[in-house]
Formats: sequence, C-alpha cells, structure tokens
Amino acid sequence: MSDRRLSRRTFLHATTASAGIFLLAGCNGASGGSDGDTGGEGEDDATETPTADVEMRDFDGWFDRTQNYDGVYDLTGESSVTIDVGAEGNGGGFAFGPAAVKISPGTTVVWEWTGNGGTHNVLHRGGEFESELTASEGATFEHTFDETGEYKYVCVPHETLGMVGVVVVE
Ligand SMILES: [Cu+2]
Repeated sequence: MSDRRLSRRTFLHATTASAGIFLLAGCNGASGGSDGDTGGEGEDDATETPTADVEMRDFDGWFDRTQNYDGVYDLTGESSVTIDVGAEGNGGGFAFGPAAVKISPGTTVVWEWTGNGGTHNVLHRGGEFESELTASEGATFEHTFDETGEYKYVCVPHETLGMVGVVVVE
C-alpha cells in the first residue's frame, strides 16, 4: 500500500527525524508522564516518517569505486521503494541513490531516472532484470524481488565510474 518515494532528500530528512526520536524520548522520560507507561505512542507517531537504519557491509569489494556508497539502507517492510538513477555521485550524476538497500521479499523496487548524468540503465549481473538505456527524466523501471539474496547491478555506461548498486533481500 505505501509507496514511499525514498529520494536522497527523504533519507536526509529521515535521518534528522531519527535523531528527533531520541530527543523526544529523552524529553518524555524527563517530564515524567502522569498516566504510567503509555510513552510508546509517541514513538509510533514518529516512525511514520520513513526511517532507514544504515549498516556498512563490504560486498566483496563491489563498491570499491563507488564514492556515494554510504551503507545499506534498511527498508525492509516497505511494499515499494524508489532508487534514483542519476543521483549525484562519482563525479557527476553517475550514481544510484541510495547505492544499497535492504528490502523484504515481495517488495517492488522502482528505479527512477533523475535526468542527470546522461544515459543510464539498470542491469543485474545475474540476468534477473535489465532496463532499457535512457536519459529521460522521470523514466522508471521496476522489479519485484520474491527471493532472498544479494542482487548486484550496474549502469553499463558508468560502471567503471562506480555507478553500481545492490539490493539485499532478507
Ligand atoms: Cu549511468
């Protein structure tokens, strides 16, 4: 049902919101509610903002050339997540943003072209999915991941610049 558009900006916002959760939790504890242990409700409200825990993984050097790789964004539990194609990174609009995501089986990943960085595509190295080559802003390509695993993919024109990504399905 939820179709959250997880742009880079959203992630930055989510990070800020996460920090806010801790601050709010501290405030609640300090103020001392009068009605006992009902403090959990505030956290429920806060988690409506997409939050992404980030975990560093190596992937056997897969991201050695990828300057914008900043960890695996845990987006498990989302029905759909969006990855920018042509995000800022690797010397221009030559990045997937975020470069690495973790999702649940059954999740649909939507790659959306930003229009930056020229012609891109999305090619899974194992042959599970392959988009067309395009430079068109707003173009999308999607794939639903039903099986667990690590799916490494590249943009063929910019692979050598580090425009590669991975989808972890757990
Ligand atoms: Cu590219």
